[in-house]
Amino acid sequence: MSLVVLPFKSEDPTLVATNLGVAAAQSAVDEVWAVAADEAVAAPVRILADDIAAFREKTVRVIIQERIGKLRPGKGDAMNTAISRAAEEGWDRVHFYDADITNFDASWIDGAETAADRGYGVVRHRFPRAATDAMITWMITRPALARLFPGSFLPLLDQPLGGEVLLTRVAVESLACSEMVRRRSDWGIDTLLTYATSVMDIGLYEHHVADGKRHALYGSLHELREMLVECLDAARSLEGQPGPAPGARHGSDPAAEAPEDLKRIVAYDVVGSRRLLGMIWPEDEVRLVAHLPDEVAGRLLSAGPDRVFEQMDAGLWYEVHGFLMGRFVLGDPSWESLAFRLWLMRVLAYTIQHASQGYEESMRYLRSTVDLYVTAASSS
Ligand SMILES: Nc1nc2c(ncn2[C@@H]2O[C@H](COP(=O)(O)OP(=O)(O)O)[C@@H](O)[C@H]2O)c(=O)[nH]1
Ligand SMILES: [Mg+2]
Repeated sequence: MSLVVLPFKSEDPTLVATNLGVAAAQSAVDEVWAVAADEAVAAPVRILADDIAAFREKTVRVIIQERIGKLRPGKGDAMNTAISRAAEEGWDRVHFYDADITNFDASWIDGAETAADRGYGVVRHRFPRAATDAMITWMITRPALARLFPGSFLPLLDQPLGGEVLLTRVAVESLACSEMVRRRSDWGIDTLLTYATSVMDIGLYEHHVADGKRHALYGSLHELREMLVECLDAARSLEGQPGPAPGARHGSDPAAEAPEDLKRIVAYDVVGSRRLLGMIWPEDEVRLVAHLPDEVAGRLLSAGPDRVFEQMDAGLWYEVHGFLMGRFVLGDPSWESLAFRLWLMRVLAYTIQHASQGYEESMRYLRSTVDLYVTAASSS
């Protein structure tokens, strides 16, 4: 018995309904739920969902997310609402997909079901992304997993922030009882789900979606600010937690050639984002940067952020990332502003120096930075 869940907030109702319809059309799928942020966004989708339910003769429910967690009420509350209800109802398999995917089709569901049939307790979808997309994954989450769990498969996961996963019953039941997962009501939920399912030792498979995940991209990087600080805080919260058991079962489809059009996509507005760097360091941020080793602080503060940002290479970022992992405070305006500015410097430095070198070269470079961080963490 398989259930498909789509959390949604401000997506076009017809896109959400299209994806509900795709899920309901699959013979492997018994029921489909859309988890809405609130009643206002639920209403237009509910009308369309009722038509799909009648046409497919399946239950298609639009439910409103409950307040479960302790942080900003966001996607985490939506996913935890579904996890908790699915655990109560005893579903064997629960698929999650973002509602804004424009190339959602049977292959996602079949790929995950096939891996679950082979005995994997969790299936994560992996997919190629544009060279300038996934900048929180590459610059925050994978470096954090490298630092915290260097000998394990965690830093090697392709999409640790991906919302496209299949959970089998044992995983759903365990997550429904996990306080650290339930409190994470914000964008940090994906990090917590990735971590928590990786240490269950129930087998984890990465299914490759060759066409990539097509979904809404961004304007300026400012649009990612909230996600950035919440994902950074979620990564920090894993400090001191045990990693996956040695030899834990992890399988993956091999990566395949990325589609040509995806290789050419510029995922964010570089010129607009560059303007966000600022010409001078705000006083409150200077006070925080002063806690970095003198040599690192000196390099950063030697000129305005818009002039020193190109120095933010993989090596300098390792220092800065470690500093943020150690001291960042979610909800503190100075820390949030500083973390965003430092990450912006890193993303722009990478974009200008590496992402312009071609797709394959950019991917090789990004993977090499994760390897570097794993090596650095292993030897410290
Ligand atoms: N129910 C619910 N869904 C949300 C919330 N925030 C985001 N989502 C959904 O989570 C999914 C991922 O969000 P998106 O903005 O596409 O993130 P991105 O793909 O990482 O840039 C989408 O389907 C959103 O509609 C929320 O607060 N509540
Ligand atoms: Mg999206």
